[in-house]
Amino acid sequence: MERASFRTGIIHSSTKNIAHRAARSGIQASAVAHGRRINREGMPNLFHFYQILTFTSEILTDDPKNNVSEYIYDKLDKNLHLLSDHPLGILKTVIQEYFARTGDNKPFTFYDNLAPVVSTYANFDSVLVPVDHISRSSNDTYYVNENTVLRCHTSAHQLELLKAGSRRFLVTGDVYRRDSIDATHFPVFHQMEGVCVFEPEDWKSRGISSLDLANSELKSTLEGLVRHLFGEIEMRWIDAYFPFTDPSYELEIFFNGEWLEVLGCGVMQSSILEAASLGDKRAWAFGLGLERLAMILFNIPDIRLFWTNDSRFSNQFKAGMFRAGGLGMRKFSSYSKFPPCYKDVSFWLAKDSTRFTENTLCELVRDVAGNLIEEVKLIDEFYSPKLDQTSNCFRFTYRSMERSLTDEEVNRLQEQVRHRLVSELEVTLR
Ligand code: FA5
Ligand code: MG
Repeated sequence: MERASFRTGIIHSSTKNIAHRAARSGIQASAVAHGRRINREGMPNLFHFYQILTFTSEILTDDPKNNVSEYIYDKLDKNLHLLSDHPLGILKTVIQEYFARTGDNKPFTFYDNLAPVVSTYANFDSVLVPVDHISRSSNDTYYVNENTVLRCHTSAHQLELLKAGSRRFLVTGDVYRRDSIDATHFPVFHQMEGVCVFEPEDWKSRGISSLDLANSELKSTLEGLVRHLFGEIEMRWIDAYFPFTDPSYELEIFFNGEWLEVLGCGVMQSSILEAASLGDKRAWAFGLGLERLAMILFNIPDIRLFWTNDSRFSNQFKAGMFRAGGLGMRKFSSYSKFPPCYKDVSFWLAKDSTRFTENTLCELVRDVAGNLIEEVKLIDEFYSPKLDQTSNCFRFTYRSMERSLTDEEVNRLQEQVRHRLVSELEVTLR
């Protein structure tokens, strides 16, 4: 289950954002420029028109709404999907090649460079996300300020590209979500958005309804993609809900003993097309998680590996290594893992404070431990009627991908976490 998924409901608590604010002002976002450095004063060199706008203001600020951590900020210039020998770059290229072939004589356009700092309008309103939808909360999304966020999905670019005249396109980019921590979830990951618009003659010439055309083209295109990538593999369609599509589906693939959700998709809501003056047309759209597909394709067991600098990882990936259907393709062979270190912490939640949430806890731990935190897991929860209070016990798994951790180092991290749990999340340690 995706916690911050677009298919789920309404904000239930007015969670306050408590992000740590150490020495953050003065860090200029314009230094980042999404893989293409922008010089501070001047204009970016050669950007497509919609890339120019963002990154001119600060990203780490004291704005009361700002909840971007330095850990996340550091990820903004990484652009793993632009590295041709990185598994994400390899997979992106393979998918683009697949779409280059399926577009009959109407080719798909590829956008890999759209900046991840977008307006709340683009991220939410332009794709009909209701004002009370859970994904808008500061518990789930990184806000730069009231009107600006780190995009939490590539759907943020649908409307602007339709308005700019694109009819078939793929957008690949980094997306950001405050989320839980485990082997398949990371607060920064990469999505590829696909959109394809059909003309009235497309469905009339086939004698079917516009909805049936979009629906069947969507499913056959994506099933074809999955077969191209994986050959014979178990997959299943799940009915889903997204504000921007109807009907909506998710596709799951069986991997490492469980069903892994790899993409969401559907027939685009007409009102989005109308907003782009395309009211007489129909379209499908999908958004897929590149990490999830790459994990299956290359047999990568942990999503954090995409961020490692260890040459034992990077040496195993090379542009052009993909083989259709995965047949005869070299998979990732895991090198030995360093030992984990477990730390439990139990605490009472404050009765009249909404500061504590699991996402905020994860964010806090990540802020302290960076890549050294592998998993945060709730292992016990109970309510004491006598105290009228709830107790949680969390287990933290610390592990480095690169080396053995020492006891002292983990104890120091855990001490900081415990301290900040009390001072920032208002819990009482047990
Ligand atoms: C979306 O983001 C929709 N915008 C997708 C979409 C586009 C639907 C167009 C319809 C039309 P969702 O929140 O389910 O949906 O995320 C899409 C995919 O991103 C998931 O299927 C999963 O593969 C991946 N994903 C989601 N959260 C994470 C995470 N924390 N870490 C890694 N991958 C994730
Ligand atoms: Mg989902």
